[in-house]
Amino acid sequence: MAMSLLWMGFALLGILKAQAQTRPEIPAPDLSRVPLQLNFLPREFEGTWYIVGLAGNAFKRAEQEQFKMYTTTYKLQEDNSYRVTSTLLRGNRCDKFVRTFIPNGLPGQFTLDNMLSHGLQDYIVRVMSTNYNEFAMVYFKKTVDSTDYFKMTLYGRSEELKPEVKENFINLVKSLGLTNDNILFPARVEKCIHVKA
Ligand code: DBH
Ligand code: DBH
Ligand code: DBH
Repeated sequence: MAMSLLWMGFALLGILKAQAQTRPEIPAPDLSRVPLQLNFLPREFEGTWYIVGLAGNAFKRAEQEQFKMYTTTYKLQEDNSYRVTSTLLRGNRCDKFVRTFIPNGLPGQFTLDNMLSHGLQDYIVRVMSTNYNEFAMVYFKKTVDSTDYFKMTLYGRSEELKPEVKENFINLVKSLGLTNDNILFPARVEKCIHVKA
């Protein structure tokens, strides 16, 4: 009796541990396979973007309901880094989340300021494609506990994008190893979406 309780305890511990360690199954692509917007224009990229689409190896389409549309605003600073502010609806409040993207190696590529203090071993942002006035597709990779998480955002200057642009996003996402199950299109909301950064 005491023995079987002990074994049950071990089994339970095993299950809990497995859940805490759910690591993404899909590995991050080699950076050489991630497109880069040619002749990136930092000034043109500034301003507010709606998150129209989101995909990543830690995202599941089944969670779509929980994802409300939010905005991210990029503001160039004197040292050419961006101050990046996201405004998200959390419960009943608009939460602002601010960070700094520092130019990193290539035009259109950035890393996160103060990465280590965020508990990150690596962070990379790469603007894959944009026409500046309509859409942008951006790649993000973070490394935590030696595990790579990657995601891609489909940004819009407005809350709706042409079906062709969404199709292109889906194709790009799939070309980097993700599936339909990893893509979500956040629901439009009224709250917080028009708050100035
Ligand atoms: O949890 C997240 O990482 C997250 C949540 C909301 C996120 O990366 C995001 C929106 O872009
Ligand atoms: O817009 C974003 O890229 C974003 C928003 C919320 C993000 O990268 C994040 C949280 O980590
Ligand atoms: O910035 C992030 O939060 C982020 C980056 C890459 C993220 O949540 C993710 C991959 O899942």
